[in-house]
Amino acid sequence: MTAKTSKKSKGEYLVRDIGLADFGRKEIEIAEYEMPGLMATREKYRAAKPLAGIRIMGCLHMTIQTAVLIETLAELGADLRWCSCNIFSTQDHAAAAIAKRGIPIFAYKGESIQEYWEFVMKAMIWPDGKGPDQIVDDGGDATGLVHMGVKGELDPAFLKTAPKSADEKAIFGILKDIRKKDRKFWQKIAAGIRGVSEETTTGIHRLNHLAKAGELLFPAINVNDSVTKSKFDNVYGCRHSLPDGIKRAMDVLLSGKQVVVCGYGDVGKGCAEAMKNERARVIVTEVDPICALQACMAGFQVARVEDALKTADVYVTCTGNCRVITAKHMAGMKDQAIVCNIGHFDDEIDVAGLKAVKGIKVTEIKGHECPVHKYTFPDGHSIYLLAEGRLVNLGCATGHPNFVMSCSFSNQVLAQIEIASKKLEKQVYLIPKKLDEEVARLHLAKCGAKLSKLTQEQADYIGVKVSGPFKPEGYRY
Ligand code: NAD
Ligand code: RBV
Repeated sequence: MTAKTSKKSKGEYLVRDIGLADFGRKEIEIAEYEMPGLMATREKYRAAKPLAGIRIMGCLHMTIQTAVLIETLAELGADLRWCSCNIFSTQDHAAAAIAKRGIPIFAYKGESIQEYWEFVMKAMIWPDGKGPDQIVDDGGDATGLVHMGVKGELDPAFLKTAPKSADEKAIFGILKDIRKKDRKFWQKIAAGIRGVSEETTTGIHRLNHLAKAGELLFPAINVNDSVTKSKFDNVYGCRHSLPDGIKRAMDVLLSGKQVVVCGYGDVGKGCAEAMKNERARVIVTEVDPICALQACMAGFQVARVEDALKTADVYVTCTGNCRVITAKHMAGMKDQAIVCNIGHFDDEIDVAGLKAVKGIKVTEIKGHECPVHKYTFPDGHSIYLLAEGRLVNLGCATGHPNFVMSCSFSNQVLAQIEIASKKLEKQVYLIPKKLDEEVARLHLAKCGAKLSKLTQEQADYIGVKVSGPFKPEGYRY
């Protein structure tokens, strides 16, 4: 542990260097100007304080943009504790600024897996031993921990199963320690949770699994599938931050290179476009014929990873799936190929399988600030793995920019207000379309856009209200 810790009067925190707080504050001020949705939400709800006294635990990349989200929730009255949702995604100056203003934050760039889960626990439990009323989650780790905790209490055999990953090993250790002291700890925590708002596609997959199995322990709001989240953040955010991550890591000219983008969903569309804009030659891989045809119509060649091995220079995974690039693929790649992932977890590229290749040699090129490792195979060829296979835009760069995160995080704030103000069932809800439209509306002025207004006659003609919603539920944008 190299981070500086403190438990001084203003609150608890665990950050790399509290001395970075002033720099963090300056960047937060720049971000506020670019985050009109969040700032308008503050104005609208500041007096009413709809989150007054509500304990909100956040498990979401501790970036400058997230700092603006945290401070918005605080202005609305919330009592917050926060950790990151990825070992490489924290911006240490953002974390320091949040710590300095007295909000408990446990995050630094380059945590170990064990520390990561310890920090999730620190953010989860208030000094009086109680848990959160509400969770802001990204990828479902906080939600998953509560569910695993309850599972371990109801079926102790669960904790005796062999952990399948380093994460599971750390989680099982924490759960076993808690079980020694309190056998109902997690059931009490779960019973106190009013709901979770989930940020990303992979977290939604996990919530839907739980809901389908009838195992969801508290209500959930799907922020990802707000149009102003997934059709903006996932597409335009990645279009900005993927090339940023690759360039900071490798300083490579993408023009003329052959780039393979695995997956052509929302993230894949942004990534492929970004690479095309760099004048790279882009190949898309897909399993879904609709997305594959969309890629063809956008002018991309659709092929399989295997077809590209001898020629491709760069690989980007964005499927939200596992083992899309295998150790066998990497063994067959061109010398000096660059391999990275922008999907949520670290198993789209089979990093575990890569490390297990007999005779493979690993050389660290750059450490936790911008992780780059060279893997040399016994036959002498090498590949570069960025951010250890974790999301390259947050591991090797600073994630999405302010404006797009303002859209995503305005949805987060609205979701938290919904959870605080309504009695929801144990289901996965979407944010009402009217609020989704409102989030977009809050961002138009910054783009110099002027909306046209429907006449009553026109509204009647297309069957909507003059004030919206303007589209039926199933409209795909
Ligand atoms: P999506 O469901 O829209 O797209 C995923 C696509 O991958 C789908 O079209 C699917 O058919 C395809 N796919 C699945 N398995 C495949 C395989 N084996 N080979 C090729 N294609 C395959 O999801 P999305 O919203 O684009 O999100 C993708 C991932 O990115 C998720 O993990 C999500 O959480 C994450 N995400 C990351 C960021 C970031 O900032 N890094 C931003 C948004 C989302
Ligand atoms: N993401 N956050 C940032 N700058 O804080 N950048 C990307 C940031 C989120 C994005 O919303 C995506 O769904 C999620 O990270 C994946 O973990």
